This record gives sequence, C-alpha cells and structure tokens, in this order.
Amino acid sequence: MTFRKFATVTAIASLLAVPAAAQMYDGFDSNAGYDGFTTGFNEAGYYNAWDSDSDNMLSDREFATGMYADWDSDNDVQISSDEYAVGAERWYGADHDGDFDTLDEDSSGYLDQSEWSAGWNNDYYTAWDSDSDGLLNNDEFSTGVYNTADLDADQYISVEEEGWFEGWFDGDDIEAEVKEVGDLW
Ligand SMILES: [Ca+2]
Ligand SMILES: [Ca+2]
Ligand SMILES: [Ca+2]
Ligand SMILES: [Ca+2]
Repeated sequence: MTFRKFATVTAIASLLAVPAAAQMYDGFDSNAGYDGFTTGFNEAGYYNAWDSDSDNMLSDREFATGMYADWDSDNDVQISSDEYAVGAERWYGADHDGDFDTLDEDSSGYLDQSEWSAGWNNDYYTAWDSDSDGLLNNDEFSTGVYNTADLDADQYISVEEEGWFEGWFDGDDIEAEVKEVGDLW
C-alpha cells in the first residue's frame, strides 16, 4: 500500500465532491492548525471509541477494527466494493494497490471481518507510530488523522479537506459501530 502523501491531484479533486458542510465538531477552527484541531478532536471522543479496551493505547487490531467501521459507511458490517474504493482512495490515495476482488476470497461482493483481517497491511499504522513502541497514543493518532486529511500538506484543514471527516461527527455512535464489528483477530 502507498500512503496518502502520494495522492494525485485527481484523487484530491474527487474528494472535493464530498459535501463539506457541518462535518467537523463544534468549535473547530481551521486557522488554528494542528493544535487547534487536536483539543476539540480529543474531546469528540473518536480515539476513545476506537480504543475498545480503554487502555488509552490503540493496538493494530483496534486500529484495523476502527478503520473497518469507518470504511463501512452504511453500517451493515460488510465492506462493499464501492465502500472499499472510497475508503482506499481516502486513506491511501489513488496509488493504492489493494485489489478488492483478490481480498474478497469467497467472491461474495463484500469483505467481511475475516477477509479484511487476512488482507490487513500494517504499514499505515506503523507510519503513524512515531515513537515506534508498537502502539498509537492519542497524539500519534490525531497527528496521523490530521496529516491524512490535510491532502495538500499545508498544515491547514480547508473546508474542502474537512470532507475527509465525513461521518465522523454526525452523531453516529462510533463506539457502538466498532463494537458491532468486533475483534478482528
Ligand atoms: Ca487499546
Ligand atoms: Ca457496508
Ligand atoms: Ca506509539
Ligand atoms: Ca490543507
């Protein structure tokens, strides 16, 4: 897999089609940079929702589970090929080399938790783990999210880049969604 920073302008342009209004949390100030982002982001509870065993660290399993819940935009606990295409471009950029049909071992047209786990690539998680302790703390997670959403890497989340967070702050119970996915391994 390749990382978001290799995304092409074309990939960014398609993300701009996502409606961007009212997707960030209350009080978000794009002009405040990462520091302005992280306080409110932490209060919004997203990290805690992904940290299913509440030890204030994200394991790779918790990260993979949270990402599964995130890519599953219709919350049916299956990743359709459309959901996969959107998620892959959003997280990995247009150069993403994962192939849905290869991952979909039973050719059902959906990835379930075991197929997702079998195809899991930990490079992304490792890249975010800046102190290389094998876990993501809150700051590593919020930094990784911020940099991924900041498509043009100018340390500023524009209105268009806020679209990356679609669904994260719309009132869905993320913790319940993560629980429904269950432990991946
Ligand atoms: Ca944990
Ligand atoms: Ca789905
Ligand atoms: Ca770490
Ligand atoms: Ca930006």
